[in-house]
Amino acid sequence: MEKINILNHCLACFLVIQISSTLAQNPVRETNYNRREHSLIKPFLTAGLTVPYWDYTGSVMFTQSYVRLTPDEQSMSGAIWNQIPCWSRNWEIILSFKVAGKGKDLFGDGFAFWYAKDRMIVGPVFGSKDLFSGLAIIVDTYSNHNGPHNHQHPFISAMVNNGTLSYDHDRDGTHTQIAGCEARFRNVEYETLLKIRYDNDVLSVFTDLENKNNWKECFTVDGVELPTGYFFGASATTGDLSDNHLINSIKFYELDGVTTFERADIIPRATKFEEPREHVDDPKPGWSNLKIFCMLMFGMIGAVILSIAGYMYYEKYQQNKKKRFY
Ligand SMILES: *[C@@H]1O[C@H](CO)[C@@H](O)[C@H](O)[C@H]1NC(C)=O
Ligand SMILES: [Ca+2]
Repeated sequence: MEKINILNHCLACFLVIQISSTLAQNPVRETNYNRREHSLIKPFLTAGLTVPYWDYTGSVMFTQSYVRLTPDEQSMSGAIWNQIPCWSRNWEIILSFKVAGKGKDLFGDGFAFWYAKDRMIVGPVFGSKDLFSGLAIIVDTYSNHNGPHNHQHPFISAMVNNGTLSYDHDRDGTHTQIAGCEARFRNVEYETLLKIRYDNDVLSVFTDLENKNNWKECFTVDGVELPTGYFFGASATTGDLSDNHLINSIKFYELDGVTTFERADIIPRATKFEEPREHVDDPKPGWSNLKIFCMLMFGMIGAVILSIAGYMYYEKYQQNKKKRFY
């Protein structure tokens, strides 16, 4: 009896996995237009050294094979923005990117993919303006936060904003994210991909980061209301820590050929999101005073030992010198 149940259960699971992975891999609609005017593909530069449909700012550099948002240097910031507003109701973006650098344990800060009202405004949210209107898919490589709602990094998250929410770096945006997942993609030789799908108010993000040619779900949230007529963009920053943030391509697919101007006036809104949304303060720093005291003690002991050692060495040196003279 038990065995049969387990068997049935396994079969059901298997079917579900099969179905969901086929759904994830193949865009369901038959019409699936690749739109050149929202895509960024090679060759990036025309003969006249312009980039069709895209503007750029800051540390951006175009090469034959990639667009570099930032180099692996401190305090860099770069952004690219699509010139054409997106009037498609439902779409999918496949972003091929690379994050790599010299840092083994310390690197940052990350990059963001945007569907936003304002473009080409440099600011503190991974190189673009805060209090934005629209959607940000944030790929955060550095953990600024060690308090509640902590998670591993790199971390991919989504934030929907109507222009009133501020991204809080000190909390890694944890109280404004609607969903997210941990991901590993730094310093690999193969292609790493992100798929952002916005289909009838359902936002899904998938990753292909293991060179398996297979989409893995990062998250799916429904009730995400975004207007048409916003702009796609990508931006990145480095601070004290750095990384090369590169984009190999952005490919835009219109999912059903529905172009609409009716949704141009709605306010970006996410009706469902992760709890908790509250801004939670970190625990009182009583501990860290003790920590500082301990470190000072160790420092002092270390200094005393060093000076004794130095003095002894000096004495010996002097004695040796004297011996040589006599
Ligand atoms: C904007 O979003 C905030 C926070 O989600 C909300 O409190 C506010 O009512 C929204 N404003 C508008 C105009 O929708
Ligand atoms: Ca961070």
